[in-house]
Amino acid sequence: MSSVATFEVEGSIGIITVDSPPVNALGINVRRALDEGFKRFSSDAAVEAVVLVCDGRTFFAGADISEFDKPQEGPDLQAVFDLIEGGSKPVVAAIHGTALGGGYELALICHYRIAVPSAKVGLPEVNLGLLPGAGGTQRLPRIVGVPAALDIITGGKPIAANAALELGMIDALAAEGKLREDAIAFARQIVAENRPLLRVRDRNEKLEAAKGDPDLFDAYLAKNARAFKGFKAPGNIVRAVQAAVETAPDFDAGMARETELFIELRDSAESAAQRYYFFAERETAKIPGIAKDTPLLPVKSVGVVGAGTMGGGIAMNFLNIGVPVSLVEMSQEALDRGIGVIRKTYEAAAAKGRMSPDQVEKRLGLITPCIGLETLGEVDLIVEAVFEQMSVKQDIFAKLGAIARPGAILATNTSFLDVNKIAEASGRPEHVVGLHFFAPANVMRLLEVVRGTRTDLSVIATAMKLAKQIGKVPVLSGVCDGFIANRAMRARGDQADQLVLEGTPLEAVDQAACGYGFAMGPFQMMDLVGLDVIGRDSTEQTVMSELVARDRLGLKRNGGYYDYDDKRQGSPSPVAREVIAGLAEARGVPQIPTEGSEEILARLLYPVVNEGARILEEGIAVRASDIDVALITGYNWPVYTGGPMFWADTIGLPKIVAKLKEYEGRFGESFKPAALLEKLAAEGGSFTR
Ligand code: TC6
Repeated sequence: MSSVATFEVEGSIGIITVDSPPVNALGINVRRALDEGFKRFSSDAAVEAVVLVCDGRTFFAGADISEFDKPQEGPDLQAVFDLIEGGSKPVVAAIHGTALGGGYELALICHYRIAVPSAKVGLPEVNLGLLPGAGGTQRLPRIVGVPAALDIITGGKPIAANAALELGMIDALAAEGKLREDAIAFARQIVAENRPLLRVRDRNEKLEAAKGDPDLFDAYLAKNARAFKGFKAPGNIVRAVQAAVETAPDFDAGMARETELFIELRDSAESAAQRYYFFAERETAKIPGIAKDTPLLPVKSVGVVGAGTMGGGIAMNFLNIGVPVSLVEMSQEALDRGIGVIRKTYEAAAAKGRMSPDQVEKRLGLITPCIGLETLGEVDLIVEAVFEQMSVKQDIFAKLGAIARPGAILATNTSFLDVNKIAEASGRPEHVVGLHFFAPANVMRLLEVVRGTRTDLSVIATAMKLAKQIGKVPVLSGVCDGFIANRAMRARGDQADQLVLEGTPLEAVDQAACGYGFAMGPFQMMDLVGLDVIGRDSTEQTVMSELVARDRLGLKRNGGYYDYDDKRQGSPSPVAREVIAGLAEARGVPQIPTEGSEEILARLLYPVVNEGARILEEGIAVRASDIDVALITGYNWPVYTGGPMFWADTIGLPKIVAKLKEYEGRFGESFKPAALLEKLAAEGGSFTR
């Protein structure tokens, strides 16, 4: 008898129930259980049909991702699938939770599929740099047609049961909470009606339209070139679906091509990085000292101080999950403006069909507009998002300390100020935490949870959980200037500035960054955000401050590092060049341009790795993978590199140390390798493995 499954017979229906927490991934124990169950029922004459159902929170969530890097123990997935699909008795997949990847492919192997309305199905392998290599690229187009299959598999998004029913991805809906009973009744009906064994592999009619349109696949790749840039998986997915069409009706020939394309991806550096990232994102919640039983504080209402761009964005996160927000400003005018921006954002989402007009009003109805802090006496969490100046923040926290109810969490959205000093001003530092949102705060996934020296564990635990509830990826950071993401990326910004002062064209710097996989280079990004906004807190004379002095604020006004035409296309700017040359001369910077994108990338990104190592050795980040998660979610660092720390391990730490030492000799102390980096390199160690 299997330890992860039970086998029962009710009348003429055999029921296999799998229970392998947390998500019923198709690891070795589950494959063995399926093998045992299906063999048993195939030789049991009393059983006329089989229902496959899962206990716990979900139907099979896919292959066990942690097994990809280990030798596979038999029976492999294919053998189990062959057993089910080739059997002589109809099998009904009964789906709840999420049938994803190999889990949905298993459902496609079954002869029928029934799901509760809350279930979702999909093929998200693209997010792991893979393709659905257990027949997904061959079977899905046979059910939904080629165009829909391409969108579903390259998009990787789960599809809700109702939509899945319409698409044909499932055959019937069960009543919520009655999946097992309804699936058994469904199986009985199939037997009673003597329905045929429907094998998806035999259905070729939906492939016909694409057979007559051989250019469809190249056109699809061309249309999505921008979204697919840098990723290997979408291309292989498209080619695998193409093979389904070209080889039909010879299903096995299509499968053989799918397997080749899958193996190519599985063995690629991109997929290794994306699989690493999958687990890294889930690791961030694991914090030493915080356990499942760490008490959590209630957060049923929120106050946001400051209704500017940041405050408004922060407020929306809570409104989106139905938590009422008291939005505080100093004047009615500022308040009206802030709420107006929130309304506009929601209305734009409604216009795109992302929410209903009803939902817009419902969310706006959760806002209580307030003038002054005095109204915040009852709320559970207060997030301050005002001007980035210590004295202003300390003043607010002193007042909040007096006004907030005992036990309320007081959070600051500061992006570089000392959270401990802000906390002390409140008189209750154990309840103060940093919640560092990234702009736009309603969109960006990163939330740095900044732990002061006296912050209570229950406050941290609550902040981490809350972050997930509002759809963020929380990363815990200690207190330092810039916390994790901004501090690490500042190293790149400093090098970008220095490179151009040395005579490297700024376009070359941006091109190197884009070639690596960033959506835009450092100078393009600064132009987009606005030089006045980025340079606001700097007192130094820099290229940026010079450009601002000439009223060049970036894309929004007169160009910045680049000139822009009326289609917002950038081109090299003679003014920027003159400013750079002038400053280089004034500072006496020798003109030695760096040539070649590999060398430019080393200059730009090895210092980020070095700063990451310092962040780790100072204990600011709990683990190296947290730094990767912060930069991927906060700065769109290309996920298929795994983030700077994983990437550094891929390159080899001794090579990075050697390069940094060379730079130290040429440019000075700031390149000195961090002690941790040197130690790991010398020991043959790594940050992430
Ligand atoms: C595939 O199927 C390829 C097939 C071709 C083969 C030839 N494997 O996300 P959560 C763990 S590729 C191993 O926090 P949720 C996860 O690490 C796969 N472990 O929960 C975490 O562990 P921890 C295609 C897995 O409720 C725990 O489960 N499938 C897997 O927020 C809970 O996870 C996918 O890509 C797995 N497949 O979300 C689906 N899945 O507690 C991947 C999860 O030790 N999974 N774990 O930290 C998901 O999208 C989500 O986990 C979820 C549940 C929606 C199923």
